[in-house]
Amino acid sequence: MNNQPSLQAAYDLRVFLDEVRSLGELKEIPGAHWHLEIGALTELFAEETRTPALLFDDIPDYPKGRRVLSNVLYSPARQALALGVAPELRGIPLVLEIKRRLAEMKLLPPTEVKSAPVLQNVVAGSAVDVGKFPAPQWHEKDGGRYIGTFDAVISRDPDSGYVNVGTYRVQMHDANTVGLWMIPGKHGNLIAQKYWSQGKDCPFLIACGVPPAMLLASSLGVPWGVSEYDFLGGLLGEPMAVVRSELTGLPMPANAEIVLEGFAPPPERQSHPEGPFGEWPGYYASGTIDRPVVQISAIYHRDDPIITGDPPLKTYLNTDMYKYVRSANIWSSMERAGIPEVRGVWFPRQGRFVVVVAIKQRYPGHPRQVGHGVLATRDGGRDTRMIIVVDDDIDITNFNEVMWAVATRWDPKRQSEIVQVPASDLNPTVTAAERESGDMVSSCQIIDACRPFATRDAFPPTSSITPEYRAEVMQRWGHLFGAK
Ligand SMILES: Cc1cc2nc3c(=O)[nH]c(=O)nc-3n(C[C@H](O)[C@H](O)[C@H](O)COP(=O)(O)O)c2cc1C
Ligand SMILES: [Mn+2]
Repeated sequence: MNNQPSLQAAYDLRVFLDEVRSLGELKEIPGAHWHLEIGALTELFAEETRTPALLFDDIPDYPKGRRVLSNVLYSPARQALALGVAPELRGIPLVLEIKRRLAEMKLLPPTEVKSAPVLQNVVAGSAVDVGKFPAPQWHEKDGGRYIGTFDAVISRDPDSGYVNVGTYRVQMHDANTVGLWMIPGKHGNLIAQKYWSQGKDCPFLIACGVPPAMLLASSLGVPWGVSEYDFLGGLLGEPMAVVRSELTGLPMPANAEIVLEGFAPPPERQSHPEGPFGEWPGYYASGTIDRPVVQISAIYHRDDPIITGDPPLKTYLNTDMYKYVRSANIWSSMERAGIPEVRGVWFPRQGRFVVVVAIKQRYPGHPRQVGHGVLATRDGGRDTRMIIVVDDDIDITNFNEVMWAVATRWDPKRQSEIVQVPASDLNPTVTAAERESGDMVSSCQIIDACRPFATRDAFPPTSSITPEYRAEVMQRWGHLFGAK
């Protein structure tokens, strides 16, 4: 199949790390402390233009080999490896490839295996101690150590039997108790509520060291009722291998690094203060609250296991990795809604809050309609602060180009619209009163930075070289510019 390299790296963190090392994108760091140092180095390296993956070993208080991996997917090549896509694909061609796969894919359930790397070590009963793993305290004001940030929390809907996988943060409370924060409405939360409403404990597997492809699938927002396992198998074209736990019957990734298994009692029976935690837009927004816990009964782990971590940072540092799939989803949604001539959808590095769309204008009001079209999608509709619509001569993957269009084609008074959008708990502009009353909205500006449709022919032409002449000159003079 086209653009389909080996999936071993996508499904096994060890193979992935070998490939990342050979690409020169792995930094191995001995000796950094789990208390703040690993978190600080993660942030400092995320500020670099080329951010390597960081593999921390020789962590104080822990035997060599018990490692933490951060900045896992912060490069186009590493994201491509995780998706089983050719690493040369970048920008809009990569969005298009993902859009094509999403349109063509069929769900593919995982295959069950009996022996697996994750079963190399099985710890149960009184030997269980989550403190045996070097979970970092990531940010200074965090309420404790988080073993689960880039994790995969697995549960089963008791009615339909479908298996959900979601990334939810997990705090270490004591040797066999962890805290779990699942935002209301998230599938893991809906499932747990079903057990709790009958007074039952909800079984969970918490994978804290996760194969790269699973990291993406468990945080992307697959619809309710569709298992992220089946979705991933379909997207990559090959089923994932899982082993079924004897205790809960839940399937865990065969190549997971560490899996905690346990039961979450109804919160009215047991809960524990959780947080604060430095959250994803770059703030401690939600404070310390009594939240559900999971009582850990067993731990499965590979030899020398690796915790995968992704502490939230300012959004421009680390929300980049979802933009390809989200852009593809928004683009497809607009197509389905009959909005014509979308030529590209992109999230600039600022992350989820700003969406840029390129169109070939067909009628007056087309850019405005595109703005509302983005807001009408799942991936573009919440917390969005700004939607910038530009003509298709603008390279939307280059934010300087986008800002040039805004600065020269946008009249703020005539070409703007401000609308209300749903906001999430972690949106820092939601006021305390709104939070209290549950009226969670924020506002978004639609910026129509296209040449006005009616007068577009009278708009001054650009002095920039045409794409055709650019290509011709690069044919002859490309060597002057080195590899690009
Ligand atoms: C690094 C990272 C950390 C996340 N942490 C949380 C979290 O602590 N709680 C939560 O509810 N969602 C969190 N999310 C968002 C969910 O993973 C995401 O909404 C996912 O779709 C949830 O799965 P579900 O749709 O099956 O509920 C996080 C996402 C990422 C990428
Ligand atoms: Mn789900």
